[in-house]
Amino acid sequence: MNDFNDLVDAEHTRVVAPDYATAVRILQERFGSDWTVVHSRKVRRPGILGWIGLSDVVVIVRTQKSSNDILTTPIQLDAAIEEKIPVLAGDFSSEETESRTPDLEVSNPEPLVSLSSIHVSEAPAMTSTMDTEEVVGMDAEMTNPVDSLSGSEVFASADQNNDVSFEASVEQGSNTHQQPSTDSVPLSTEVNEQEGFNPPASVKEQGTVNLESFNSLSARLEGSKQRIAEELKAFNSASPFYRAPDPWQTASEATTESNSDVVGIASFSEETVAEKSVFDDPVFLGKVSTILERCGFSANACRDIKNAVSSANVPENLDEAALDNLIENRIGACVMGRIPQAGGISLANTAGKTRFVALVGPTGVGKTTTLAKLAAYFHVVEKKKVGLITLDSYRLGAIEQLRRFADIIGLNFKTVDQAEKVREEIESFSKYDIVFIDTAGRSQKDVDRLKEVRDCLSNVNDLEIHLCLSLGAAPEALMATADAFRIVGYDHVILTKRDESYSKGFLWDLFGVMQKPISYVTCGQEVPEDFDAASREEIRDMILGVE
Ligand SMILES: Nc1nc2c(ncn2[C@@H]2O[C@H](COP(=O)(O)OP(=O)(O)O)[C@@H](O)[C@H]2O)c(=O)[nH]1
Ligand SMILES: [Mg+2]
Repeated sequence: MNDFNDLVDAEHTRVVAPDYATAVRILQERFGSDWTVVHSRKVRRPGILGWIGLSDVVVIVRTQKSSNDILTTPIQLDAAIEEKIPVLAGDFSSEETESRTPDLEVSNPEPLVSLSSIHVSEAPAMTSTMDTEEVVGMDAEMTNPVDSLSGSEVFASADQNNDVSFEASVEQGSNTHQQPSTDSVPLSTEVNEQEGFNPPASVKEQGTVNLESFNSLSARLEGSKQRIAEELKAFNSASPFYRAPDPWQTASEATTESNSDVVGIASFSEETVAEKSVFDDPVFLGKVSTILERCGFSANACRDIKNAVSSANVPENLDEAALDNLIENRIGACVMGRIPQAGGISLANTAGKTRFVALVGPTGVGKTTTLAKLAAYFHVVEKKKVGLITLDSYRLGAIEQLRRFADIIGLNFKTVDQAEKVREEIESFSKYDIVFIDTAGRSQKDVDRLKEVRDCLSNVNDLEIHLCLSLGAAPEALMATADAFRIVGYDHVILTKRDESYSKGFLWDLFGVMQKPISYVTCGQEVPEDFDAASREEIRDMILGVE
């Protein structure tokens, strides 16, 4: 058995973020690709935020190589042990700032290391409710900072009372940014004094939320969220890690498609919102939440979708079926707006040139199988002259696997085992319509190997690179892979193993990380039939579980 006490050391870091994508981004910014997820789970936000359905993800990563390198798969952690791992938090503390109390000042605002390009002023205060309710065992650590944890901590927060506002710091071996709260701080006594946040009496006195207080709180949180979103945007664009969205993303967001909804997403205009907002209709919101939870959307995605679908009027006197239909249409339109371009390879405008298509990705995601499916399709259905090349001389049997397939359907097949020979082998395919290139699987964490793949493929002109991502993989691994393979420079994404996957709400976050068109979706082991050219409608239905 693993001794989980080994985790309580400087090699491990805990990230709390509203969703996996944010957690991955924070980790990438702090550690590059040098980290391994050992545990992740969803936690309900403390206090009122939890009551209204907000949650965070907690991800524990190992950040340095260790000799007792035994924790390569997710594990169950004892809560007491988990909480001893230093937390790495990012610029996501939106709602938490709502309940920040004026007297929550840091005991030591001096940052030891500053993140480049981020203005470092003073460390942000954390919310009392967060500290005392969610973080089990944190009280003791906070009252006695001398007994603080080893390891590194990074945090950044929005100061919503100022225009500027993002502060970040990295601390080593200290927990001093935490509020030295001495006991559980009940919402009723603390947040009462917070400017701009006065919970109704029922909340303060009884700790329960009636409909009126819920509505009032929801409206305040909505206003707060928008402010935080603006600050996040300003922060992101100033960050050295900021990447401008690709044209597909802005294009798809700008041209959200209309649908047959009674009030389609296309009509979600400022005027409609001003006329009447249905945001405070608990039946409507409850139905929306039920669908979003069933599809497995992250907390972040849920917030965005809820805001979008509830920002327009709903006709009165709808019967239940009509309301359900309207909600499904709105969610569908909203999800559609997030899906990148989709479509398979087209050889329509190649003007006699050979098209080279390389499949890259981690090990075992289905690159070779998908390549065989595509080669068979273009050869048999499209009647094109198809060639096959493999650069995978690494995996035992990989060459034989593809050679046998090429023999069976009669394709020209070559193996290239040295990067410098790629160019000359490629030239021998100059009379072909399309040539598929198989590559060795590479871990998203092995930057050197990823660079090898990139260098090898840089010898090929007119090349398009398709990254294979298995829908059956853990969401955090998918995000990390989509991000890490940017080194290789992929142009399209193939989603594999749909048949092995469950809820796919995580794709909302993945689309934000990968920012590339989707070319194919594969759905089984059978060659050649188990794949489809991707379509945005089918991806939407897949995400919403409409089969
Ligand atoms: N269930 C399922 N299995 C697949 C799919 N695509 C590939 N596989 C299987 O995944 C395993 C690894 O596939 P392979 O093509 O060798 O992966 P590679 O290492 O990325 O080249 C094989 O057993 C394939 O049959 C798919 O869409 N669905
Ligand atoms: Mg392979």
